[in-house]
Amino acid sequence: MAIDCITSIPSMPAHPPKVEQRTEQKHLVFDASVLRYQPNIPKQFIWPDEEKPCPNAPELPVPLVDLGGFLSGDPAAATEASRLVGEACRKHGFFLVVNHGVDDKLIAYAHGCMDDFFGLPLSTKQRAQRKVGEHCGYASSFTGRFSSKLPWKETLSFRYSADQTSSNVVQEYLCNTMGPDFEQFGRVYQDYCEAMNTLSLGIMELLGISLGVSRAHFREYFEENDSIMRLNYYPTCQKPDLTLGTGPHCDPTSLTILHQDQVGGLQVFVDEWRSIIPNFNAFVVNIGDTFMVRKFTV
Ligand SMILES: O=C(O)CCC(=O)C(=O)O
Repeated sequence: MAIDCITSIPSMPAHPPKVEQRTEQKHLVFDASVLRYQPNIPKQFIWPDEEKPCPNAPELPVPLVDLGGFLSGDPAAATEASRLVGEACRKHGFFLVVNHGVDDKLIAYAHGCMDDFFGLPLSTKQRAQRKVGEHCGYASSFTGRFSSKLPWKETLSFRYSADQTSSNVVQEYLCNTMGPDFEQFGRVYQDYCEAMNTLSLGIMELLGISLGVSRAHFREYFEENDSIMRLNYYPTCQKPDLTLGTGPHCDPTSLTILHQDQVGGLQVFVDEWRSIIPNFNAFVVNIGDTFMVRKFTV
């Protein structure tokens, strides 16, 4: 499963720093500290008209699943939560969870650490540079891989393992790649991943109940899961109507759990593009390709 986290588009400072013209170099570099002030968007980031962002997408009706009763062991609440989850999964696969048991402070720290990380100079972030073919590390757009329809975003991805023998894998990875100053940063995401692991196993129970297999069925199957945690950061863009932060895609995962910031922008294609309005108290959950059964007609 992938666990995504996104953060806000910070406001512009009064005096933008001098713009260094790096974007038209032979090897395009996505340096957000430069590009965020640039009125001329490099053509590689401009999406074709038919794929341009749809700013006023109608809201997608998604159930707000209250996990409070279920997590405290109330069987009636578990039945109701699993009914809502099952209904959402049959329709489009998206639902929100509230009273999910994840500490608000931890969520706020995770967003704060993200702002701090992506505010660092490019060369510092590149200590964790993601290499071609690897899943983990820092990536600034996909400039090394593609030459058109590039996303206006930076990401930091790392692996989490629920296996007992990998109990500190997130913190170790972040300290080893970024340096010892990142110990606290690593601790925050180690804790966050553990909280997401607990939440995801609870959701697996609800999926088990809703599909009529035992409550423990998917929980046990995913108990020693390997997951990818991804921080998605969308820098300010002077021409947001020309660019996309993340292009249209399907999640290849079993489950994705996303915490949005308050800016918005997440859209799901259900007959047309529909938006999911940010809610700080909620996680957006969707089942991915490996949990979906598709109907094929011949
Ligand atoms: O950042 C978002 O709102 C969604 C990102 C996403 O869909 C992904 O990383 O797979």
